[in-house]
Amino acid sequence: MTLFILEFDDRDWTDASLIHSAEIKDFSKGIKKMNFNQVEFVTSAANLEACPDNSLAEVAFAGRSNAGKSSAINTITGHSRLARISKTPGRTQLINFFALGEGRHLVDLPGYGFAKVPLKVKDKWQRELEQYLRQREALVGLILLSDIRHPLKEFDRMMIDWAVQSDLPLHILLTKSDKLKRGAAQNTLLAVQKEVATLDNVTLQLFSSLKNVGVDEAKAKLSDWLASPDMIDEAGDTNNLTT
Ligand SMILES: Nc1nc2c(ncn2[C@@H]2O[C@H](COP(=O)(O)OP(=O)(O)OP(=O)(O)O)[C@@H](O)[C@H]2O)c(=O)[nH]1
Ligand SMILES: [Mg+2]
Repeated sequence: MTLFILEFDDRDWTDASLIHSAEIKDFSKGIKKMNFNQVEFVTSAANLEACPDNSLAEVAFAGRSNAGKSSAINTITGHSRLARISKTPGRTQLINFFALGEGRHLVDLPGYGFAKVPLKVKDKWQRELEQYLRQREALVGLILLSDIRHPLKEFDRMMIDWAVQSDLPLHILLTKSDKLKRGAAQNTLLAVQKEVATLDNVTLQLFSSLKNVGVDEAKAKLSDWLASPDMIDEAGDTNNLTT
């Protein structure tokens, strides 16, 4: 499948009531321990060759420009300035690696769909992104971030199709859930859930970096993908919750 960049520039956000809580599932059984706070920036790679070669397992954060990828990485790791956040879409132009212990990485990918980037630059990103997704052996899962107010646009759907075809687990964060009222957010969650229900290894949840919605759930998914076998707590000891 060919990945391509769509034109999209959407920053005209409207305010809405806040969601104060999210459905948190019971993660007490078989929890794997990962400390998300102990994280450090490793490198920014312009292409696949420049990516770290010690990676054992990594999860990439993908999504349209401005969807909240960098914010989500900061929220999950509890570091407000780890990944660069900007009101200007297209801020993340390189593949940024953050290490959670030896050989385990969170990867902040350049956003797709930012209309104001020159075509030449956009073509280059597209090629690098596609190469990374297709060839990066350490990639164990994709977090797809999609703004809850306009979820699953065409490119997002292509990412989902590609992940399913490639047998790569994919977890969708419906981001900025604080922008919708609780009921509207739940309705969107259910509607998207229905759409992906038949797909293997595709899961989803609500998420808000601003209001810390769904952070534990996202950490549990990341731990599941990234933690090494010796981190697995077979007994399901509830004291070993992800931090
Ligand atoms: N209300 C609200 N705003 C958010 C949330 N998450 C991110 N934002 C805002 O959305 C804008 C874009 O966030 P980023 O995290 O930089 O988005 P990105 O997906 O990394 O963008 P690119 O690097 O351009 O691809 C910033 O102004 C953030 O403050 C959220 O949960 N709620
Ligand atoms: Mg970013």
